[in-house]
Amino acid sequence: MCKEEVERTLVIIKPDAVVRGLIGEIISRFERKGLKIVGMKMMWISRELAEKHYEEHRNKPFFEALVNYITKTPVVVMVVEGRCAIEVVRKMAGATDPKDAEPGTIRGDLALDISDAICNVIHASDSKESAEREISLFFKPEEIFDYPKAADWFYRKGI
Ligand code: 3AN
Repeated sequence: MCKEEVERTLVIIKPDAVVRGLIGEIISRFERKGLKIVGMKMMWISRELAEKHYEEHRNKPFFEALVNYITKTPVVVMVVEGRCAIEVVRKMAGATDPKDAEPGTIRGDLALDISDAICNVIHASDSKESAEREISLFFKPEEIFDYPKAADWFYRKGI
């Protein structure tokens, strides 16, 4: 379990959220939490990239539906950074099936209906290893930025 490390995680604002006009709502939740967006772009994921991204689900019965879902419209992909970001963003996302996701979570507050694939508004990396793999699938190193946030001075140790 993460204690103090600053981590980076990959978030995808999925097609259901994009077509429902929820991009701003989702980004603002991460900003309000204190997470830092260090990479962000809109893109239309190719089948090839979708299959790589969801490699671990290749043998599941819903794999084809999952690839169709994530490639249906453009998406917004983000690298989100912060203290224990991987765990924190997973908690903010909530349970995989939006009917089970707790109120207060992104899926719990913003989703209910599903299709052949479980449509659940965002993807968030589930471990350090997947975060590294997924970030490198979607972002070139020069598309990720290092910059200070306004409140960094406040949280500095030794004040
Ligand atoms: P999570 O997104 O919560 O990490 P995973 O990694 O188990 O969930 O599944 C990846 C994606 O596959 C989910 N976000 C969802 O869109 C889809 N999915 C997962 N389980 C099912 C299922 N039983 N039937 C249809 N789609 C599913």
